[in-house]
Amino acid sequence: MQRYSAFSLFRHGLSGHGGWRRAWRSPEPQAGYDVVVVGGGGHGLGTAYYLARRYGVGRVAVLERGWLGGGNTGRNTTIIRSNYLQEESQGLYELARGMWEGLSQELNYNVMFSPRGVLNLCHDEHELKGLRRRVFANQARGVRGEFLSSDEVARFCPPMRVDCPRLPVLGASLQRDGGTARHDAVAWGYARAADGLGVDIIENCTVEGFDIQDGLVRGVRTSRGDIGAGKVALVPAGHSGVLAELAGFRLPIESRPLQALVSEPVKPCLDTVVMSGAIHGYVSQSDKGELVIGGGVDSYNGYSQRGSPHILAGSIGAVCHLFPQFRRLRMLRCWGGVVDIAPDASAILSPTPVSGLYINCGWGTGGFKATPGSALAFAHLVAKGEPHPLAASFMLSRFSSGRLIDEHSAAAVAH
Ligand code: FAD
Ligand code: PYC
Repeated sequence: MQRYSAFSLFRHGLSGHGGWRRAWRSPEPQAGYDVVVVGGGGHGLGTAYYLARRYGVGRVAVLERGWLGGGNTGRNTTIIRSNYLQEESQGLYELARGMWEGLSQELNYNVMFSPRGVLNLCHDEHELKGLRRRVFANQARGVRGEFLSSDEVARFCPPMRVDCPRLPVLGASLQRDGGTARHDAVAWGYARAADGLGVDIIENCTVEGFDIQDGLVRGVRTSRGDIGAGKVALVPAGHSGVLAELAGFRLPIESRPLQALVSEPVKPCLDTVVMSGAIHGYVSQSDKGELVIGGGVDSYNGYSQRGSPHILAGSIGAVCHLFPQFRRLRMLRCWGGVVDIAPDASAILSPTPVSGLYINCGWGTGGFKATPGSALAFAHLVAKGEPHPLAASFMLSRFSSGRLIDEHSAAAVAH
C-alpha cells in the first residue's frame, strides 16, 4: 500500500500529483476464496480488513452490488457514541468508540473522528428519569457520561433554546468522548487497507443465490458468475432479509427507510451533536458547514432509498424549535437509507442455520458508530467459528432463549 504522509504529499506535489496509485484495485473475481464477505459497507470492508490483518485469513473477497459505501455507510449522519443502557451493548459500542480514536493511524487514512460531545435531551420528567438511569448505568461500567441540568445545557450549547414553552429542555445526558467521523472515509480507508493486504474488492457484483450442499455453504452465485467459498460472511444491512431468504432461512428483521438532510453550508455555529428522541430530531454541523439533520424511521417496511415527506417535515420542525435561528436556512438535499431493525433494537452477529454462513445485521438506525468494533468482532466469529467475548450475547439464539438486549430507549431515533 502506498503510504500517505505529509512528506508523500509534498513529494507528489512536486510532480503535479500525477503519481498517486489508485486507492484499491478492481480485480476480476477468482474461482474461489477462503472467505467471501457480502456487502461493501463499512462493516463488510472492516470485516475483510480484520480477517486479513488480525486473523491471518489468506484469500478474502468483498462482493458489493453497487459502489463501496453506497449503502447506509455513505448515507448516515455519522454520530458516534457508546451510551447504551445494557451491559452487553456498552461493551461492544465502547470497544468501537475506543477504536475510533486510533483508526486514522491504523488505516493510514484520515477518517476525521471528531469527539465533539453528544447531547441527548429530555423534555419531560419521565424521560429525565430514564436518561439519568442510563447515565448511572454508563458510569457504573466505565462509559463516560454525565447528566446536565437545563442551565448547564444552555451553557454547554449556547445557540440552543432550552426554555421553549412547548418543549422545555429539562436536562440532557452528555457523552464528551462521542462525536462524529467522515462516513465515506471509513469505507474508503478500510477498502484501501484491506486491498493492501491482498483482499479482492469486487464492485458491481450482486449475490443472487448460494451454493449449499448438505447444509454447508460452498459458494455464492453472483451477477458476475459463481464464486466458491470456504465460508461466507453476510453484511448486507437493509437487505439482510433478502439474502437470508436466498439461503433458505428467515431473520427477525424489519427493513425500513430512514432519512436525513443537509442545509446550505454556513459558518461554524454548532460545535456539538444535539439529539432529541422525544421530538424526533437531531442536528450537528459538518466540517463543510452544512447542518446535518435527521429524524425517525418511516412507519412502514420498504426498500426505497427515500422516505415519507411528513417525517422530514417533523424533524425540521423539531430542530427549528430548539434552534429558531436555523429557520432561515435553505435545505440543500435529502436522502434515505434502508435500515435493518431487530425487535430488541440490537445487532445480530451470528452463525446461521447453514454451516459456514454467518450474518452481521440488525444495526438499524445506529450502526455507523459500531463499525470498527462490529467488524473486528465479526471477523473473530468468522475466523474462529466462536463469538468474540464482547459479542457473545448478540447471536440469533437470543430470539429463542428470550435473552433479548432491549435498547429501544437508547436508540437515537424513535422506532
Ligand atoms: P451498508 O453500508 O448499508 O452496507 C451493506 C452493503 O451491502 C451495501 O453497500 C449494499 O449495496 C450491499 N448489498 C446488499 N445486498 C447485496 C447483494 N445481494 N450482493 C452484494 N452486495 C449487497 N448510525 C450511527 O451510528 N450514527 C448515525 O448518526 C446514523 N445515522 C443514520 C442516518 C441515516 C439516514 C441512515 C440511513 C442510517 C444511519 N445510521 C447511523 C445507521 C448506519 O448507517 C448503519 O447502521 C451502518 O452504516 C450499517 O453499515 P453496514 O456496512 O452494515 O451497511
Ligand atoms: O444511533 O446515535 C445514533 C444515531 C444518530 C442518528 C441516527 N442514529
